[in-house]
Amino acid sequence: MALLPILRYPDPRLHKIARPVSAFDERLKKLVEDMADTMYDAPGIGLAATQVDVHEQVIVIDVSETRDQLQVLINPEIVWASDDLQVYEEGCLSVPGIYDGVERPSRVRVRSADLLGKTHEFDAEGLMAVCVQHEMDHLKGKVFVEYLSPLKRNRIKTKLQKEERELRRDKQALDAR
Ligand code: K1U
Ligand code: ZN
Repeated sequence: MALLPILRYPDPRLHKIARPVSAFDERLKKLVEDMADTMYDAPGIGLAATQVDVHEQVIVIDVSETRDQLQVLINPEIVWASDDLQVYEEGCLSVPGIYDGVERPSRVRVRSADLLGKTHEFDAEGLMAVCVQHEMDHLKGKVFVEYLSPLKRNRIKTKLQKEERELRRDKQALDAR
């Protein structure tokens, strides 16, 4: 089991655009296993490769209550989105402690590949639809706070930068002991 460090907003690497996966090999399988371990450990219901500083189109999701229904989406595309929208209070492992409402299409049809490179299409609604769209935004370099007002976003940025400085100071103090 390997846990990967998760980038924290406002790290500029969260804004990189992920490239499509072309090699469905052992390295990809290991990345997916490590991402799943990291998501379950956090805990989260999704994780995009961008968040662990790997800029390839890979997502893991598990929205089940039993936490045993891992879904792996490689090179995902939204091929249809409903006109009706829903607002959901979103969170993000890269923006710890912050939750806010984001409006998105309530249903989407997704085309993506599995670990063997085989293409699948499926319909998502409810939390799965929210999570897929949130994770696909990460692959495009977009973090959910970018849907919020500039005032809210700046407050979040300042709060997380302060926390980051404090974390770094605590670590330095520990290392110096
Ligand atoms: O992308 C991420 O950082 C993961 C994020 C996914 C997400 C949550 C809510 C709405 C949209 C997308 C999270 O998992 S945040 C943590 C969370 O919501 C949660 C954690 C454990 C159990 C249930 C929810
Ligand atoms: Zn996120």
